[in-house]
Amino acid sequence: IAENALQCLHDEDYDRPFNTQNLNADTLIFSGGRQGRSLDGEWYFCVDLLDTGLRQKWFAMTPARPEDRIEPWDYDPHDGETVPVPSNWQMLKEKWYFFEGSAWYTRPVTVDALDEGRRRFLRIGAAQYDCKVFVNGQFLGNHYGGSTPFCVELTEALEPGENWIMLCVNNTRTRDRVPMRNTDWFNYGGVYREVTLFETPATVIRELFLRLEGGAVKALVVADGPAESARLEIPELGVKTDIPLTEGRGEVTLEAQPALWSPDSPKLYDVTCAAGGDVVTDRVGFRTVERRGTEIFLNGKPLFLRGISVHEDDEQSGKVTSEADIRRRFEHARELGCNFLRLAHYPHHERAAEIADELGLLLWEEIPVYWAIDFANPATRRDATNQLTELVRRDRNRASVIIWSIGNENPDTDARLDFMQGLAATARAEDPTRLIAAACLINHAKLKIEDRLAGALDIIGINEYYGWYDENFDELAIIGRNSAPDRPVVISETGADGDHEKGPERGLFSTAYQSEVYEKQIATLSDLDYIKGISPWILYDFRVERRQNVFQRGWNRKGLIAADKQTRKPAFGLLAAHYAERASKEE
Ligand code: GCB
Repeated sequence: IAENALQCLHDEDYDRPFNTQNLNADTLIFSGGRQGRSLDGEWYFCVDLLDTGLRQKWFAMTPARPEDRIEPWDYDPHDGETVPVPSNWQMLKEKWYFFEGSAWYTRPVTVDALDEGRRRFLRIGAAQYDCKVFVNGQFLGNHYGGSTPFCVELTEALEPGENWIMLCVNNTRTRDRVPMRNTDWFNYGGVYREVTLFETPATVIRELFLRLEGGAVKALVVADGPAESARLEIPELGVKTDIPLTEGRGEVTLEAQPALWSPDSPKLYDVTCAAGGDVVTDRVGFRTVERRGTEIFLNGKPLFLRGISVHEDDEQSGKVTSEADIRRRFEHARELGCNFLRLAHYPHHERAAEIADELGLLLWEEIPVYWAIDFANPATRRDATNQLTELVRRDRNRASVIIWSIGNENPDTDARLDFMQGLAATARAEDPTRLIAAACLINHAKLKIEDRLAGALDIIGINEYYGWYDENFDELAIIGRNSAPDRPVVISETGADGDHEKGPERGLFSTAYQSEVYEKQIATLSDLDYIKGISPWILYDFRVERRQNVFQRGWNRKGLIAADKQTRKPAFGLLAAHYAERASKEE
């Protein structure tokens, strides 16, 4: 009772001890090729709007210690309703559809005693947005960011026999986070990517980064533990080399001449890295991507990006993405004639880039620095920088990924400039081999492509909606003529809603009007030679809370394909014809 009284007095502080953000890019482990134990499947589940669980310490009420339950408790984490992991709670029950707040996931895990010197790590593929991890009642840390993986070491926390893992996942939109409170995609909550338990020796490989840079293959290994060197092997290239580790870090330039990865020939090499008995593997392609003036070059050849934007969203499963769903997206992109996809507006499932590597598709990957962000807030900046670092470390061996995008439609203020220049510098420090972009806005006052951030970017992404939000279509041609960017521009978005079910015959929200916008956009943009790619908005209709008119009905209807992921709208064929013509001219 005394404790309850204290909780009432200090309400604003109840969660402070849990917002440590100690699970971040530095605690990630490299996961390629590890044989983990899946912890997917049924977990006990309870939504907890008022954070009663943190206040009442539900996590401390372990079944192993019933004596801890000295007062009546309001939830038994070890009994009751279960949900599958991965999932988004919105997709499981109608009463959870608009739920925003904390939810508790609990499950038992039985393990054997660890051999001397061995370690254990829990890896969560993604949880939206704040995930606090408890094991046997002990708080181990939290992670911010809804779309990147994170790891927590459980070596000390797990006991031989039965253990209880609890995750408190909170998807509340708050002012200091990334994204902030307003987005044009659905705020799915929950543990929606895979959860895995890994065992390693005393040395664990945290990072492995291979790339072609300055004409040579370079490798970086970061390991934590006693090993003094790492062994890197790429059998097909005859590479077998020992990399000395100084304070856990080693870098080498290899004598190797790989065949280059390209969309026409997506060659991948098997790579193995071992350090102190820890072994990871990967399949890596080698290629270069550069920009000079307003050109983009892939392996030294000029490149035009025939693209399409995509969200990770599904009528049935929400943000849970299956292998089949990723492959279907890529097949539809191929059918459109794309060589490129913009994975908007947050890191997609890591399988996407692996599959794109195999298929030879080029990708733009992005972090959710979206619209308004509290650019002046150091906590926001730490969060964005961490999400970017986690994304880059996760995917920087993927040849398909050619662009890191550091934001979308952020107003050109001093605070934003400083914040995003910082992000560009982080991306370049983590990975000097890819192009940096952001989806910027047109300067509508000057009718010109002009953004102070451009100097920090390799590619200026431009989102423009002439024919839709911007009614005066003629302005687009004026902007085209007024602009003389010194680097490539990619039209990262353009489009219009078309409701194929209930839309009118013509005018706004008709599929006919959507097609008209595509026709006019294509005609106008094709004349501008600094434009080196387009990725119209968007492949599929996607769910969003904020769009509720009679045609939208909870969906953004700018898809070229409807939410059923089958029904093609007429604009699909139009863009496909344009891309076919472009591709034939390039040949
Ligand atoms: C944009 C945003 C995108 C929206 C889109 C729209 O500019 O970048 O997230 O969904 O417009 O449909 O309004």
